[in-house]
Amino acid sequence: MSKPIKLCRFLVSSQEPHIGMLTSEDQVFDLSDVGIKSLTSLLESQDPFGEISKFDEQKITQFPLDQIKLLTPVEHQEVWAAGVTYLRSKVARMEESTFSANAYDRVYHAPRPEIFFKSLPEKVVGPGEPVGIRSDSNWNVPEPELALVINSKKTIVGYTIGNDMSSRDIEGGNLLYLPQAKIYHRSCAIGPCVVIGPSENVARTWAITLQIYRGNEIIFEGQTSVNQIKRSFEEMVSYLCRSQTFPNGAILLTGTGIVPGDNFTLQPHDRVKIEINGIGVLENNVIMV
Ligand code: DO4
Ligand code: MG
Repeated sequence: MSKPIKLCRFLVSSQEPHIGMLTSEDQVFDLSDVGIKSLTSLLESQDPFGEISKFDEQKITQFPLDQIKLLTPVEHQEVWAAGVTYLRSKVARMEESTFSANAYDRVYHAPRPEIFFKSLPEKVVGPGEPVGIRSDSNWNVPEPELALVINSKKTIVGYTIGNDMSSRDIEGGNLLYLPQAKIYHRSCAIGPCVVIGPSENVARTWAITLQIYRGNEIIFEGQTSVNQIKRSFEEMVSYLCRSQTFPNGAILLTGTGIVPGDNFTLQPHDRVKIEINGIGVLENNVIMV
């Protein structure tokens, strides 16, 4: 079993994204320096570990993390999301829903999972960029989620962190409003890197932590475990890929297990910090869109 590798996209001095490998010493190896021009090509490779290990680390340019800007690792992948995969999510949706509480209970137990389209790749927000709350909604929350990275062969090749920003009052008003509650400007953040190597069993040992800051104060904090996801990764991916093609691969968010209490809503200037211990931290400020 190879040691996990954390791949990222970043900007240094030019406007051209570089591909990098994060080290535990807060450095980034610049893989573009040795001819790797896209993350997608590495994720499509039969042997990404072999491709990376053939380089002599001594000869690759390195940058300290504080001298680069990390970008979202999403290049050309559509982003999709599974929902109601944790018991906590099912209960929260049933409470917020005016007419359709039953639908959440049914989908939680049904063989076919809830899967919805979340974002075009070019609309995904990266680390440090603002996420949005809708100006026509009064009840907005982040959804911290493990994201599966899938290549064009429909194989899970890595993991990243996703924030499935959601308007609970819009979804709760009528389930047919789900696309408006979920898909709007700056509603999807993904980053900071793609981790390749860990198996599902290893990923299931990871914890997901959400902290929401207002000024310097933490106004909400919650934690769950990836192992609380009711469905296997393969099960969710197999439904996503039914009668479907992903020529550039895809990202699948796996649902949220952390839902703040019913009187909590995000405000502009809040800061959302999501950590998954096998991956890293995704942090974004909130703006009204
Ligand atoms: O059913 C609505 C969305 C559920 C969701 O996004 C989640 O459980 O994470
Ligand atoms: Mg979600």
